[in-house]
Amino acid sequence: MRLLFLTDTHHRGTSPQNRLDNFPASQKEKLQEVVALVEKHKVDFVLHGGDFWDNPFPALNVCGEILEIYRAISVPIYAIAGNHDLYGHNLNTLHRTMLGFMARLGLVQLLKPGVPVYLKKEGLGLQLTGQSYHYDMDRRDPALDYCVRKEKCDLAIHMVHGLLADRSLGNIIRHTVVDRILTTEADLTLAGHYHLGFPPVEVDDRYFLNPGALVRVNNHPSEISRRPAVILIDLSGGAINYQLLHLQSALPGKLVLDREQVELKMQREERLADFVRGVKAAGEYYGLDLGEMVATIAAKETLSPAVREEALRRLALAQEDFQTGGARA
Ligand SMILES: [Mn+2]
Repeated sequence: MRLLFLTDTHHRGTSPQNRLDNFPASQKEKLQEVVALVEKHKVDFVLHGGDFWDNPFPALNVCGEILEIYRAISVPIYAIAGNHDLYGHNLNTLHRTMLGFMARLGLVQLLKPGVPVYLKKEGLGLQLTGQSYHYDMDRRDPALDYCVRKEKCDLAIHMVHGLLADRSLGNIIRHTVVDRILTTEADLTLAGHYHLGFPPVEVDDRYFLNPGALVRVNNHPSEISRRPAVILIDLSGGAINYQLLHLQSALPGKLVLDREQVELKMQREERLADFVRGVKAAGEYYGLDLGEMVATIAAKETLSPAVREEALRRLALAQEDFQTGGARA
């Protein structure tokens, strides 16, 4: 039995700010390569780790173009939902999303938490489970999302759209380190969500893999050097063999990702920090009334004129927005 795992495809009809190429065209090319890989390696099942779409309900022409390519895949596609597939990270909204719609039409098979699917080929029984994203992911006990029991099967695969990592990523990003989910009985744990992916982890014949997102939507320096890949899994004879297949159609990062935008963003952030420092240096402001705030700021002589003017300009715009219900924007 052969499976192909891909994740975080983020299909969309527009180019992210950081991309230099025609992103939708590049995405379609990658997807066509994936379709060709499914054929070439005689894959029996395709697994998608979530963030199929970049937003829960893309324009219909975008859906049409992308799904037309997926329909060339003649084997079943098992999927879980990522945060981008849902409204407000809420799994209960799935029925109003494009991914939910696709599942209804049978274009993908959505794995439900706690409901294993049993696949069989050449005497090999595989238990497949999946955990979609939800707002408690990587906040609650990780065993609830990442660990499964292996029952009535030869091998078990569990897919999760959560931030699994091979090592600690520090305190700022919510994540789960592989060490914390070693009670799982899954032979293979496949994670999405973390776009950079991580090198394969093997503990007692169990594997934890994330090939990284199929597309590079941001221009983090590691994204620029990363080569998008899918994982080909071969379970023949009951053994687990996997191989990272880098996509030939993915161009080198520096040709498609614009580093200039990062520099600009950093400059903007520095200017904002300067502004905040300026305001703080001028003293504390009390009261929630807008008129009062304007008067206080205007009267502060310790503020530099540029900072004072900018503060007043922004307050005016905010007030206008509030009064016109955002019509100005
Ligand atoms: Mn994603």
